[in-house]
Amino acid sequence: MSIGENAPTKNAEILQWVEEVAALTTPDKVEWSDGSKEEWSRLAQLCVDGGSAQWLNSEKRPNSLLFRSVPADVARVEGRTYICSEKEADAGPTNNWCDPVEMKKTLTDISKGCMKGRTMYVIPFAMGPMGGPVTQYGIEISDSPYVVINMQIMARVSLDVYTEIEKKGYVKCVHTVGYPLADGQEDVSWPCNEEKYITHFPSENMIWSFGSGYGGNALLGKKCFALRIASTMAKKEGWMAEHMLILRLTNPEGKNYHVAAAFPSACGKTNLAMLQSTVEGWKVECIGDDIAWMKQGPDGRLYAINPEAGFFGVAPGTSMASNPMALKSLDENCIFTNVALTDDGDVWWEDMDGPVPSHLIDWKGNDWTPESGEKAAHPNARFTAPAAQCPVICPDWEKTEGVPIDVFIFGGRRTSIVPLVHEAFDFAHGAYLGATAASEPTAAALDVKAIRRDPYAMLPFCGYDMGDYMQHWLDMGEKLGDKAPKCFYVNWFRKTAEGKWLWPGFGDNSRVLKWMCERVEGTVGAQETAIGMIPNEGDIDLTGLDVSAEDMAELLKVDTAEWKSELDSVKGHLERFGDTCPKGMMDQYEALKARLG
Ligand code: GTP
Ligand code: SPV
Ligand code: MN
Repeated sequence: MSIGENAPTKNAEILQWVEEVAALTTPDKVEWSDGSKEEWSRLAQLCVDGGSAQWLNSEKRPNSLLFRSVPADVARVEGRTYICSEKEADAGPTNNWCDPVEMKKTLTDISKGCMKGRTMYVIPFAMGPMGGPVTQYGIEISDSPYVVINMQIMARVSLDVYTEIEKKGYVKCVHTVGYPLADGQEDVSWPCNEEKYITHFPSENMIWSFGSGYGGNALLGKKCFALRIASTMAKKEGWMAEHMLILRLTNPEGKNYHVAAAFPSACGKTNLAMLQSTVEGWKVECIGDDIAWMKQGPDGRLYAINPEAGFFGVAPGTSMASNPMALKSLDENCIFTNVALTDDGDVWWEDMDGPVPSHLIDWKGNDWTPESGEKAAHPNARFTAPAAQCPVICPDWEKTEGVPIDVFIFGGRRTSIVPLVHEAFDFAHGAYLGATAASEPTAAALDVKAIRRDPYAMLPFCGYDMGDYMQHWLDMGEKLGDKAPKCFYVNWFRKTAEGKWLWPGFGDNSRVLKWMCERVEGTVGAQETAIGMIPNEGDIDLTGLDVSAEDMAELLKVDTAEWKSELDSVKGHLERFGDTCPKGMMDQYEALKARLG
């Protein structure tokens, strides 16, 4: 194959790498993606003509597509995700590890001819605004047109990337669905392989993904690059790559605050990122909904960019009532995966507004009625939407130097024990709250069945030893000193004994954000408890909200006995990291234990 002929770059190293991948995987054709609108439309139509997608009703949802995956490929596969560092210890006890030489051999063996009958696309992309100081570049090779059109929304795909690569280098990403076609063999609508490997080679800045077409397994700029590979770079270079949304809050006087929040997958980042404030005069604008890259600026503060260009959001539960700004981002130019289809050619999912339709085609392609007794949309069904379409996207969301962070929030889903909000005593204590964060299972990680400790919401996304990661947080705190963000821990998910939410959540979470900003200003008090600072009664603005005083007391309750009952599990969690568990974290644990008495 003569790959160089119509290549948009003369970079010999890139050409050689593309040549090597093609020689191994033997696609019928190589196409150099240019990120143009024309290309998006052409590949979208190719997916439709090939039977893997359908256009939605163009009057209701212009230029938007529906894809259905197969039941065996509906979410990230943590059990098949590997960090292939040179030394096993560098991956730490929470990552799957494999020797890089061995993994490359395995992947080389199963990848022989794996793109036969398909087109291999070469996708140049930027993570972050083009040319920015924090921005990085990648090239994803993929045999999936679905991946190309998703990458065009989620990252900045452009031929200009080849110029930037000459200055800044790039991350090599190889992706295949692992479903070659014999001569004359007809394709299936969602090609994938029973065997899956999502592998990372941090010492070479390389990612190799085999066998899945879904989300973070296949859109390699997202979790693989922007978190697993980037976290390793960030540790070396003294910055942070976090699983965090970024938002701007503006108070009635016009003062801005920037918040970055880490919640595990499907625990409310997209919702918080674009919430509609229910507090008079306070405004929220979205900068990012999933990933933050943060570096110390010349003034000593921590500045954050959103490296992505789109939202890959959980569809079920998204409604005008819960997240109107997300819903309005979906009006056109979107890709929907595993949602249900209405009889008039639009999308539907559980907990959408209005009456439940009497008939749908469900995410498996079957007829569905309310009597079916099954979910019409898969719980991890997703939309891919351009961030620029969000009505509350911050005018500074593409500012190349980022925005200064005032507040860090950690959290997760806990039906009991953890109060609505508590504030860390200082940054090191905040780093401990992040290190010991925990959550109940969600559909974003189907192989997780029980409450798990998910440090910084990074457990599935950390590219190195999580103990070293905790130390990195403590180190960043030292470096930032009194310019470090103030840290908080929230839990929107506390329930009554009868199983009803105690807190209305969603837009009303702005009330908690307001309290945090007032804590930053020092204009509101707090009471000290064993676990941190809690709002005084009446300090959270509840104007116009119907939450009883008893419920509020329950939401802010810190039950010492309950917290004591968790100490052993926290200790076990920290001890799991052995030598790399920072002494600073054990000190925090001992201090908490002493405070609990
Ligand atoms: P990933 O994209 O997987 O990283 O998820 P995410 O963290 O962005 O989660 P998302 O905002 O999509 O929320 C996931 C689920 O949590 C949805 O079903 C939401 O309806 C629900 N949720 C979000 N915020 C709240 C809240 O404040 N209260 C309650 N009760 N549910 C919420
Ligand atoms: C998550 O699971 O945190 C996601 C979805 O944001 S995915 O991109 O598939 O990782
Ligand atoms: Mn996420």
